[in-house]
Amino acid sequence: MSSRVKVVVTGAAGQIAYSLIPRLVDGKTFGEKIVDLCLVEIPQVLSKLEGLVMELEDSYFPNMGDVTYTDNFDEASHNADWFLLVGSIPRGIVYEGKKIEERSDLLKINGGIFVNQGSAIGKNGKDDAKILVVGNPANTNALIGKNAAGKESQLWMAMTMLDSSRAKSVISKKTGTNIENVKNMIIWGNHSPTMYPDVENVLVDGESGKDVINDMNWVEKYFLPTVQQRGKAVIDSRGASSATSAAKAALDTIVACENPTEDADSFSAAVSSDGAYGVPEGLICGYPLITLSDGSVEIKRNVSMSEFAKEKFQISIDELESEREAVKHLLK
Ligand code: NAX
Repeated sequence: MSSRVKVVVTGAAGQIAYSLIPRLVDGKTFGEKIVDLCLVEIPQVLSKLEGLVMELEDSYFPNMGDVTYTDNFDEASHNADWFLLVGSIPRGIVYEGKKIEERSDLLKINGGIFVNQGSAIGKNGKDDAKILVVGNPANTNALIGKNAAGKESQLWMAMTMLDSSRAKSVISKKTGTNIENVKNMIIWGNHSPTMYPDVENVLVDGESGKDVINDMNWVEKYFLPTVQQRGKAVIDSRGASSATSAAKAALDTIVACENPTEDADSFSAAVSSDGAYGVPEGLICGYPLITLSDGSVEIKRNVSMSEFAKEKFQISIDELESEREAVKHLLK
């Protein structure tokens, strides 16, 4: 395995990136590897990256390799191992005089960006590159990007790790268990309020979470809406979307992909469906994933789902299908 890794980060002058970028080179996320960074922004804010690079240089990171920045994604994408596609217009901000709150508006504005970035990744990225889409609507942006890239050997993911960490936190508080001992927390479906966080397969101290919690009324009335609406709750309070927690979730996704998954555990991200669990092929859908010892990432199979779970999951699948329909003109 190479001792260097090249990571491209878009939206590099944004708030998530400010928490994320230093931790890519701190010797933890990629272990001993030297990390080359290529930071990408739109031309209007490119000059801010000069200051960020100064700060990185001033921070004493022995594992930091070459750091470059550009507004040219095509140029940035050459031979990259990882792409963290954070750049997009977030919910809650005013864009061209309108407050952006609806997913349909986000789809329209952000979809176009991912056609160009996807085709550059397919053309210039490493054959085994991993791509994590953070920018919303993450699943459908990843669908557009993957389609434009057209390279099956590259792994496209949309981030649902933050939803999984939020769900673990709620369960940890409810059961009085350290969050580290809450495992196999699956987020099925879309990174949106329709997602289905699965309490039936979660493990709490190695026991069935459903049995430990033993309160389906709490699951339906408190757990599901709290996790599903957490992003909005943060926006309502901060006046800005989740940043430091989103950055941590992106780092956790990288670590989960770079290291074999422990037995009985899984991690959450949305990947292209091959028909698993009855999801129409090609949708970028939240699944339980495992990393094997050869470094490949797979959907975990044979996870049981109750009728209750299937019903909730279907709502999210339907939403993903309608998003695909809305962007079909961007798909080849
Ligand atoms: P910011 O507005 O702080 O930063 C976004 C940055 O992206 C800006 O600096 C902007 O100039 C840049 N950008 C826009 N278009 C670009 C392009 N074509 N190429 C390169 N850079 C571009 O937003 P931030 O809070 O950092 O959030 C970024 C994205 O993450 C948003 O779409 C947000 O909705 C999404 N989130 C996703 C989460 C997830 O779990 N998947 C959770 C957190 C967050 O809501």
